[in-house]
Amino acid sequence: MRSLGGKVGTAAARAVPGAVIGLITAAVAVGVGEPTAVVSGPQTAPAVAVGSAAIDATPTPLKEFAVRTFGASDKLVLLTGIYATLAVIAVAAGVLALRRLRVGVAVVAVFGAVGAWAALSRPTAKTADVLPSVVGALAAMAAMTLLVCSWQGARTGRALQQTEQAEQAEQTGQAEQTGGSRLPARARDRRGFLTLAVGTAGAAAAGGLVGRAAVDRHYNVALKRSRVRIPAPASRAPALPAGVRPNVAGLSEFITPNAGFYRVDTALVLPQVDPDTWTLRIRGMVDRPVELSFADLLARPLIEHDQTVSCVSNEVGGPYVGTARWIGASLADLLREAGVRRGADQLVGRSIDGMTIGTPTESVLDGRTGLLAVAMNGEPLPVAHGFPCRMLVPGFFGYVSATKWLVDLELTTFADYDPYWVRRGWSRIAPVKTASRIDVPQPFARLPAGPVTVAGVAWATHRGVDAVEVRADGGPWATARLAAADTPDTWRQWTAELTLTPGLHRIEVRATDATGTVQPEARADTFPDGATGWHSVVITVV
Ligand SMILES: Nc1nc2c(c(=O)[nH]1)N[C@H]1C(S)=C(S)[C@@H](COP(=O)(O)O)O[C@H]1N2
Ligand SMILES: [Mo]
Repeated sequence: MRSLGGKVGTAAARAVPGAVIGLITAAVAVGVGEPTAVVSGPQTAPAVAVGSAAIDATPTPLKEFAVRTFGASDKLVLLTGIYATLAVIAVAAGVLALRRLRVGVAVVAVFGAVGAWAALSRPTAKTADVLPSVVGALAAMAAMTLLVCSWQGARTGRALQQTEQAEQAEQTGQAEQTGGSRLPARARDRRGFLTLAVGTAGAAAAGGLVGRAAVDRHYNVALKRSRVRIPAPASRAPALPAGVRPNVAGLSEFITPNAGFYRVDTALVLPQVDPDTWTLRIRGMVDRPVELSFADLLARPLIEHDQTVSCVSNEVGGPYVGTARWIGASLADLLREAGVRRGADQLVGRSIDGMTIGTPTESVLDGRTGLLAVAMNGEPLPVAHGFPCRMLVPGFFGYVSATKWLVDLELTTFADYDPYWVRRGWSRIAPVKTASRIDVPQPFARLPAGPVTVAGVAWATHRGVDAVEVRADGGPWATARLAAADTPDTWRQWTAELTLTPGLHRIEVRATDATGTVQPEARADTFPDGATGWHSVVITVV
């Protein structure tokens, strides 16, 4: 019994200091690893590298679940999960280290290796990208060794004192008094450990915070972006027609403000692309490969064009759609100058972070306004939306047409190359599906009896919307009033009045595009080429 109690006692006695040592070790890894990212870029910080590798490795259904469940906070949730996992494993490693230092240190080394491997697995990795993980892990291994030795020193000191005290007590019979006079030595050992622990934790926290700020400042292109002047476009978009937006409270703006424009990408930290060193290559199956600087791009005749952009992951009625007034150079003109070779049926855009997006060459060259966009709603592209340059081709979902942070255009074939999302099972070619959304009334609204105003948006990008219909409770369809059309590349707003009796009602909407195709009722998942089905809203009339 006594020995068992002793064992349990030792285990418990190890748990708290072990956990503390483990957590401080992890803090050192992060606190040293983060500032080291100043040499290799924010995307190489250990947690970011591991998170990015996790995003690429996540099976599509899980990723769809994450996007559906966490929406725009999916990246925050992922990073929080990574730090939480790190903390749990760190606690275990610390407890192990108190039992056997070498095992604890080995766990830290494995962690460093995982971070380094993740950094190297990135499509645009350089050897230096392992530095934050390697340097962080080495510092953490040293910190763990020091902390464990210090703790064991304190323990040994204490054990020694106890033996001495016991001996002396035996000799003098005055244990209490002798113990009292020994207290300073014992306290010194413990204080030594505490000082080391608090000091290391503080240094790690300070290093992490200062380092993070330094990395953010060093890699921030906000200042350069603020100095970019977009020349006046050679071809201006006409002013928006009067009445593109019916005056209904709660209806989306016709032009989505940049701050409210949806953002969908795999970038855990936003790529910071320096416009002064940016170039765009056009290569592959072309007669004359081209390389353009940002100044070259701005010197081309610029086109202003309104376009709605939408995401294949948008659920029926969802928020991943927006309209902006873009400015950019003609993509088709540049491709013609490069001389597209026969058979090059796929145009692959590459971003600085290695994302690849493939678009049918034929569509880019068929007369539509595809852009190498540099401005969005009167300002240089926001960093989150692809600064300094992104591709836009009206008619296709973003994942097959809208490469942000674009640095490379390759003419190739669909047979030869599968871009990022195609490798994950999504369709090679994905035209935007005809869709409509009820913005007003909001779900579960309680409204007074009488005519109920229904309003929303509908889009069939590049085909254009010809009709929108609404109905209540599965009754006859009523034609909605279409607001003025901007271009076929933008969404169209609409309103309708329904007279409803008191009680619960379900309002549905469907659109018809300019080819006469009616939005289908059948529900389809977003995977592999976009959701279908009618959006509906349930309200109560009182
Ligand atoms: N470099 C890069 N470009 C990208 C993506 C990405 O993950 N990385 N996502 C694409 C997808 S899926 C969509 S829907 C659009 C979204 O553009 P937005 O974030 O400006 O709204 O960008 C596209 N371009
Ligand atoms: Mo998307």
